[in-house]
Amino acid sequence: MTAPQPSLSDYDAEIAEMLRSEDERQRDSIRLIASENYASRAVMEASASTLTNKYAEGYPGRRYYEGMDVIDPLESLTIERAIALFGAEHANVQPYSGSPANLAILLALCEPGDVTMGLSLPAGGHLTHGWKVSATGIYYRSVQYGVRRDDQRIDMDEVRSMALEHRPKLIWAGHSAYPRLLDFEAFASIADEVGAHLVADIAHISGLVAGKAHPDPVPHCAAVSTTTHKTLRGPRGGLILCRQEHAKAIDKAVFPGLQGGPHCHTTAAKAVAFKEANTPEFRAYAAQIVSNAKALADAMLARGMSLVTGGTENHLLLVDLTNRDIGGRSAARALNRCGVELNANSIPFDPRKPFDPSGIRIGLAALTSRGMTESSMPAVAAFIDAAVQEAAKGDGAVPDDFAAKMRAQIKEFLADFAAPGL
Ligand code: DSN
Repeated sequence: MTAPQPSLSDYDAEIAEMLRSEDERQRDSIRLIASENYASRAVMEASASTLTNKYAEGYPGRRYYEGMDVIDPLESLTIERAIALFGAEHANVQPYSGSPANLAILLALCEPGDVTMGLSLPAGGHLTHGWKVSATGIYYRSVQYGVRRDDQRIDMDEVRSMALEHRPKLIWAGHSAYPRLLDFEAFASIADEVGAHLVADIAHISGLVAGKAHPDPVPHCAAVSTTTHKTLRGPRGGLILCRQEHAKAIDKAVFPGLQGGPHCHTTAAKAVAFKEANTPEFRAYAAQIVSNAKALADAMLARGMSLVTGGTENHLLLVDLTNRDIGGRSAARALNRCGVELNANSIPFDPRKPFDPSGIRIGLAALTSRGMTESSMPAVAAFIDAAVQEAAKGDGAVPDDFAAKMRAQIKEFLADFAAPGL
């Protein structure tokens, strides 16, 4: 039997309609989820290509299947582009996403039971940096550093004293909700002092690193992991960069250690994204993300909103809603109803539970990809503030007419900013 030939809309109207609705939702919402973006049309085309049909276990020139005429040069080119973009000695472009990339690094550089150190989840770290419910916290002995109570920043003195006490084999420098720059040089000096591998997880900031809007971890780290879809604006996927001395171990850990066949359509889309990121336009975009985040921070502060660390130096803000009489979950739900998409997030030393924390997280990559600049940030802050105030009045609920009116205003506000890829 041949596979069905009709187009998606002819063959499966239900799914086609869902995809159409999602396009519309992405076009008409203020998208502020700090890990999301709009991939370009070219990235989307590569991602939706016939390469999805191909298996390719192994690496270029050393595969377990035939038919590699295109796949081998394609993967080699993707690796070359990643190396050129980040100035790394070696790149593995096969990780399915950030979590498998981090597991592969642990598999390559540590033995089960070794001590690792990472920023704790409640302080803005990521699950895979050793949080207790993650495989990285179950199979490795994880100790976690936090942030200072007074200024909510990573305390490098604490990192050093914990490293001297616990002698980790690997130290993670990375986060998914920390609005400040990471001092990779200081992390490297601590890692050197205790004989640990320093690994940077730059999933959130890799677009800023590639665009030279954030200090570069590559010269300081044994390995660097990232997703390719956040500020980097590529397809959903992962990437590991490492020093040549770890190249064999990293490649072996990704395949056959952890994964089977790479997703070749995603590899092609990563190649396109790396090409896009190695341009002056991308560097301008990266700088603009940071300027937009700072402008939004100023506008939020001017409206009496409280920000973790008092502001931002990267693409994200963490808003502390404890002075607003509403939890992060209710605020996020109310905002979503009004056309502003973001997520509830724990804040450092959060008195509330992780599923209903005190904060909301805001990222500026997607709006920046739509061409928005600082001058639009007061309007974005006004939408957020109005919806949060309305929700706080209504115990988390916003009236239908309020939500509908704001959605219409947001649609009009966004009409001047074309959404890439849609
Ligand atoms: N889920 C991603 C984020 O939102 O930060 C991290 O994996």
